[in-house]
Amino acid sequence: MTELTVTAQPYPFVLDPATTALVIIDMQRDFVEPGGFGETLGNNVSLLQCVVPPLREVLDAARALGLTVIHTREGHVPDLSDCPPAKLQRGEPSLRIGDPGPKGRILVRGEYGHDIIDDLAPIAGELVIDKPGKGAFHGTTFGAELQSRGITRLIVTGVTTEVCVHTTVREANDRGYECLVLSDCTGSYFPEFQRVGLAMIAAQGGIFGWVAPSEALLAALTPQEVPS
Ligand code: C5J
Repeated sequence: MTELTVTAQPYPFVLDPATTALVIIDMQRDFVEPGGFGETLGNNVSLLQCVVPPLREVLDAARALGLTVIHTREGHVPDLSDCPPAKLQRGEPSLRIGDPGPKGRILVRGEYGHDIIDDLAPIAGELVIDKPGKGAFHGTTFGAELQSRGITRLIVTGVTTEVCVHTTVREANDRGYECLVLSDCTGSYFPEFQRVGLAMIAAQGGIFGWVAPSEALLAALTPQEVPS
């Protein structure tokens, strides 16, 4: 077992690459680009763009190390039978889930807007979990996939921090997974939610898990040169 130590809050996070997965939550055009679900709710989606470069760096490092990589996508089957009426009817969005938008039907599986942005597109061998809810466990095979791979620790990234990232981390924490959330690889439409959402994870001795910047993870993943 090769253990790597990441400097994190509230204290160092120790991981074994063989039992750790990089989880990338909902980096879909529907949330990150104009004309999708996020924008229909009145959000400024450009606020999520800063997540892409550091997350791409982490993804490259995880791939180089052979870490398990799991992507999730929030969305619904075309007849919306997996979308609770409460979710469909809530609020006054400019377009509702299932309505035609500039990137296809809003938050519907198989549509262009539902898919993951090009910069973070999954490659062969990476798992893609389609989820109808905010959390990655609800209504999916995520838990079974983690179990079958012997994964016990998750490095969690993606959007949005206070919604799908938080729901997934809370669900994972209750199931006994140790979660490290990367601060600059998660994003919110609300800067104050980003700050408080991350603080809530590491507070109280790590009530939901650990928080660290991507540079701390990259430093741990990259073999140190020993001076001769
Ligand atoms: C939201 C998500 N915000 N991926 N979904 O509705 O966080």
